[in-house]
Amino acid sequence: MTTFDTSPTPPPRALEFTLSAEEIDLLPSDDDVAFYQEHGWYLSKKLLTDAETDELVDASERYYAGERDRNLPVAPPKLAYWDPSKGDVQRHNDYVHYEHDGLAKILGKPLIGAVAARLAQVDEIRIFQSTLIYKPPIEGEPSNIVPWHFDKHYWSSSSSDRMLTAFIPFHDCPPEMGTITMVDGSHRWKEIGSDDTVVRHFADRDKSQLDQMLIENAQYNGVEVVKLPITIPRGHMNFHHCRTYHGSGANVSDRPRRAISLHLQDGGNSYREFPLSDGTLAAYNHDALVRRTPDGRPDYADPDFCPTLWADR
Ligand SMILES: O=C(O)CCC(=O)C(=O)O
Ligand SMILES: [Fe+2]
Repeated sequence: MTTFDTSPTPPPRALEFTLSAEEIDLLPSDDDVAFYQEHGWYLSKKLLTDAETDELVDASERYYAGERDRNLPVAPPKLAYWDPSKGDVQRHNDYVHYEHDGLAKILGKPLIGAVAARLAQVDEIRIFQSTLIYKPPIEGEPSNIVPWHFDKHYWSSSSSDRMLTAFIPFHDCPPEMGTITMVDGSHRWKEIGSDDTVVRHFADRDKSQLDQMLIENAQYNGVEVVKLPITIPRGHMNFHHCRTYHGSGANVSDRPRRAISLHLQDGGNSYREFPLSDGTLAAYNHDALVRRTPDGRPDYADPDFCPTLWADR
């Protein structure tokens, strides 16, 4: 059951952004940044300790058992929010960085933001969204398949093209667990355009239509589709650009695939009006939650929902 807090205690905020000497060694090199710019993805070094990935598993189990430090104040229109009544399907739960301080503490590690800032070549990174994901180890479970999409499609009301996602498994994540799969270099493709139904989330869309969209966009760019399932060792994470096509397959292992997709925005991102062909404006769940800017727009820098993860001041 989803509950809502009309006057929640605000989440704790980080005030200082510093790295230790060991952490500085874990930043992407200039070659890594060039690789990200060319390929649209980057597999990081070991950014989380084994104690931290253990804690992610424990904290997520407490979350699934109903533990919350605060609840969202209202229900945004397209909230992903698995609860046990939904059964053994793929679980998606948004805003875990807001609702659960145990998960937020690890997601708030400045090193993650510093890596993202280097890749995106910006000096500030804020959390945009965090989605806790669980793929049950059921070979034929259709909801475990994540169809081809790129994240910017859901973020049309965001002004920035530098947004990116850290996909953070809580364990070694090999192909047989249905790890995230990158369409190499696809962030540089020109899009066929016109069809703005893509702004609907992949969970609400026909899978074969999305497969077709990938093929047609590749043809339009005169390139082959190169799909790379990323084997992610424990504690490492895979970053992808907001225009990189990606998806993932079945979990045919005997273990659940546990992960968080940590969606990140650069300091310059803000709400923009993005008209859709049906006459409405593109929206994001934040629009129902965040404070307003002085000129009346949803504030994607609201520190309660979009906390700063890294600032190079
Ligand atoms: O769960 C997956 O394999 C894909 C998650 C995803 O779409 C993302 O991290 O943006
Ligand atoms: Fe995605």
